[in-house]
Amino acid sequence: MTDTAAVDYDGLIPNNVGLNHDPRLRRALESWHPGYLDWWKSRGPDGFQGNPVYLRTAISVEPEGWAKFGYVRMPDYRWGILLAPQIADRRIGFGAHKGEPTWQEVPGEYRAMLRRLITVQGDTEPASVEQQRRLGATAPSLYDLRNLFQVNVEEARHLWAMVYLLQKYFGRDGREEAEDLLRRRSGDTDSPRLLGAFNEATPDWLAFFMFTFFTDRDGKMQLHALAQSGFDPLSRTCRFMLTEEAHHMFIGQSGIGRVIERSCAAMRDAGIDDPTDIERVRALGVIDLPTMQKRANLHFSLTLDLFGSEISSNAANAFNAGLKGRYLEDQIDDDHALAGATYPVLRLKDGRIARDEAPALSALNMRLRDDYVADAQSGVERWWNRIIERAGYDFRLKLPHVAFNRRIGEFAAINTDPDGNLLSGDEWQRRRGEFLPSGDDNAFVASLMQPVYEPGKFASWIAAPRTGIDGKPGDFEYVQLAG
Ligand code: BYC
Repeated sequence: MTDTAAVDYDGLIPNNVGLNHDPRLRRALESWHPGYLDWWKSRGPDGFQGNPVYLRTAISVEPEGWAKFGYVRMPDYRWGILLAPQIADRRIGFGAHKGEPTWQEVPGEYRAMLRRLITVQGDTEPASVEQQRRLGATAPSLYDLRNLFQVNVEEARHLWAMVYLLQKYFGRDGREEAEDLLRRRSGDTDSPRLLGAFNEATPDWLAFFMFTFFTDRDGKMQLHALAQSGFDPLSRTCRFMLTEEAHHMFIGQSGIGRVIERSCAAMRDAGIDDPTDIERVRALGVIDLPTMQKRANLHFSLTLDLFGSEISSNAANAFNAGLKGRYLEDQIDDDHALAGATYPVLRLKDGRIARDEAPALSALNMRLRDDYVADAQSGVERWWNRIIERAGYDFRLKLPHVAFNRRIGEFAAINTDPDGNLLSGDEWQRRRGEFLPSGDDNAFVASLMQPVYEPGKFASWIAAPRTGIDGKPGDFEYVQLAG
């Protein structure tokens, strides 16, 4: 632990970065703050801004007791700037500068690259809040409503984390980037968010749970890769963000798990043996497993695009520079330089999908994506398929092939089915509704989205969670609607 581990809670902006001793930075952040609050009120959760919500707030960066729970009105949430404790004598772990002391200031030669990485990361955080802003109106329970808002305030805190780096280390350009982070809008045609998946709609709660399962998991992988950074402030920021991120993925995996559990229980009660008998299942007011599969196909493929192209000189440069490492770089047993090393990459060759050995440096996006797919796969088995199996149904959810429904990289130019079989453009158009949610599927899910705001009650299509947040009982009033 260093002296910066103590969090100063007295000022406008809680922090453990010594804001009190840095008047220039404090002024910059304080002048960004009103625009931020305007953004939160106009682009953050629609409604509920005046209601006390039982939220977790980060108050320390020590692994034990880093958060406290209590009722907060969202605009009063203490969005703070918190860095994980500095590690004494930390060295750059990979690339051309391996073994050198980590940078405490921005290395001039890598300024533009670093600013870009931080800006892209920062852009995703408010984007997700914007995407989810209308979900409060149809929450399946107060428990879920609170979880949505928890995710929202923490993603917004992650925006603060990136804005801190931009304002502290990048002077005027950093201030301009920080303004632009509040200016761009998810889904806006003139000023969209930077990455594709963050301009998609999150129209209902099934989409929210899929997003937190699949897309927040990209967040986990990217934050891990940035946590390896030789730019120490970025590493420390990302390490602390990862502490919060785990709960977001829990909300996704347990949320989908609860939907599956409810569907299976309803099918059992009704004596339905065939889970693909969609009409009968839907008549029970629960979501059928084939629709869950199509939603998983959609969110998984959108998220794969967030890893960039399989072969990327940007990724190679960021690694060489020591700015962005591999997932768990410090636990990999190799030279951490990768000169001359190769990595297997799926590519499009003569119109077929084939494995190719590519220079490992150019294939770093692919490697991170592979780690992501393995992580997501184990979540699907452990959290979802086990529930279906226990219920005795012969149906398994599975991740589609990585070439399916892609807009970035090798496979953007082709169409495949979820098993990776090539399809002509006509066939894709004809069969699209078999693989991806159709208008009817979405209309059915939308028809279930009726709010349930009574403490301890849940919508027809989702099971109650096993345990409450912070050990609270089942009928706890996670959001006080009376104000
Ligand atoms: N959409 O060399 P390429 C999270 C651009 S999620 C649009 O293939 P590169 C969260 C790319 O910018 C994690 N454009 O890829 C989750 C480049 O443009 P420029 C967010 C795209 O650069 C849930 C060009 O195409 N963090 O935290 O190696 C809730 C060629 O790029 C896309 C990060 O992503 C796309 N999908 O890798 C809340 C980490 N993909 O520069 C939060 C920081 C690529 O030529 N970002 N392009 O104009 C990065 O590491 C990299 O920028 C990327 C792309 C992995 C995104």
